[in-house]
Amino acid sequence: MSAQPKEIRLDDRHPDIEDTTETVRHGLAAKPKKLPSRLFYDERGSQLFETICEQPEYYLTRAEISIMREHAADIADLLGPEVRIVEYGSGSGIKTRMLLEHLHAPVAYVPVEISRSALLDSVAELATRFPDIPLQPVCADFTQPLRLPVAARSPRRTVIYFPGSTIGNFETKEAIKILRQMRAEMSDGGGVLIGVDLKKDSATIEAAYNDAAGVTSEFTLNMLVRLNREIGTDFDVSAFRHRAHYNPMAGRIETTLVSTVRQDVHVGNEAFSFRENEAMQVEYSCKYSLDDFAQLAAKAGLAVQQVWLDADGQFSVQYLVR
Ligand code: AVI
Repeated sequence: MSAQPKEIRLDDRHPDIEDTTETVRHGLAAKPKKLPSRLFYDERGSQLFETICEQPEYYLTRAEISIMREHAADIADLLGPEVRIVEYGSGSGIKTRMLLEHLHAPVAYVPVEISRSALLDSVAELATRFPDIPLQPVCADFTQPLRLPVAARSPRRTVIYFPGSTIGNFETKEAIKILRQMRAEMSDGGGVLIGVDLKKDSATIEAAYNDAAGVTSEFTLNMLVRLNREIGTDFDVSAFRHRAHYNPMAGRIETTLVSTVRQDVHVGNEAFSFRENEAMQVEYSCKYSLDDFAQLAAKAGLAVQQVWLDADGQFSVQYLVR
């Protein structure tokens, strides 16, 4: 007889629906023009990101999975029994499953995700796979301060899980703010388990953001498709191209959408002019040395307790404590 999926209560904090029109108007008026990378993730964008993770050039996901395959049991031992895991993001991935599989009598798993549909899908999957782990999904924007739901049993420790090097998509000030917020949420004795992509030769990094199959390019351009559909902008998608360049001084991939012609784009009845070859910033993907990241964490009052690397030293999973 197959197990019945249990009833799971969604804690819906009704994350304010962003005024996308205002965000875009503001971004197009800026000099240089700049749109936030969170606008990538509509349904199609999220699917394309999953496909990026399968591309041979995108080493990040494979490297992080290999770390979890090798070390998830040691990580679970370090976290100890009766832990509560709070994941920033929907937790639909294989990395989350590997972590949950190895935990010792976890008290709760709390995925925090802004997209209600992504959250419900991943929780339905996890409920079937882990019938004994209490699931407490929270629909909220994890970049904003969070009150964690009360767990049925008190955890010995709360650990924030933030895989995928998503921290790299935030500029330094914002990254420190998020780490500080994690520090507050995990409370005394807690920790942060975080995936961090490492600095390496520029060619390897650049290839990861310029895959030969063109999936990353489609992902980047999909932001414009989405805006045209959702807020009625008139971006001529065929007159923009994706460009991702590694800036070694700043230690980050800088992804831009470059206008291939001189053109006007309208948001409502307001027109914004693009020059030929004008680049609009849409994403940073920061890369760190182990020292860089330890310094960043220290600015948020966190110390690196342990680091796990993949066999090629491309990626790290780190455990941060107060
Ligand atoms: C989600 N984030 C960590 C990805 C990255 O590598 O910066 C998003 C991405 N953008 C292009 N490719 C992947």
